[in-house]
Amino acid sequence: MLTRIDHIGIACHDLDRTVEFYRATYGFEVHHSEINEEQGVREAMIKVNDASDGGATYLQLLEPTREDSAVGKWLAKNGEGVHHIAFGTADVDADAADIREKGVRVLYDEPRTGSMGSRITFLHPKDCHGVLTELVTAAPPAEGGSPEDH
Ligand code: CMX
Ligand code: CO
Repeated sequence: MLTRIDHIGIACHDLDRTVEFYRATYGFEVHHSEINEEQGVREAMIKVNDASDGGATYLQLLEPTREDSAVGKWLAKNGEGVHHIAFGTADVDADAADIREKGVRVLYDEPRTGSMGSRITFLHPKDCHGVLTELVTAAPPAEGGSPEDH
């Protein structure tokens, strides 16, 4: 079951300048940053709020690490802006299987690794009224720690 908006993915040319915009304009700080080579992105997660299912809602700022990546291609065509939305679920495998049965293309056979050790998959935007849609299951909390401690 999809229980929250996990994040909104925003494509940008310059991650540091975009992070600074969110800090200076809204007071948001970076919660986590990483490079995901498989996805071809350098990213910063900005936490907006905690959610009732124990997760949280973020903005995911994305700078491409190579021109032929999903974000690199999208930026070249569209310029900066909202690239995708991501719904949070406790069971990405089950939700992806249910959605695939409804005839929506799920892009990966098995979920891949996303931000902060999460498991992610994507639904094709052409099957979702033009919206690239991600499904996310957060990594389990570290032993003895909160979900943030990883
Ligand atoms: N939102 C809406 N439509 C999109 C889109 C997006 N983000 N990206 C591509 N499209 C549309 C294009 O406009 C194009 O439409 P037209 O045929 O009408 O022109 C069509 O989809 C095909 O686009 P393309 O530029 O030829 O790109 P590809 O088919 O090679 O790739 C997609 C599209 C969705 C399969 C690819 O972007 C993908 O695999 N995305 C999932 C992975 C990803 O986005 N990773 C980065 C984020 C990582 C993270 O969130 O952690
Ligand atoms: Co994302």
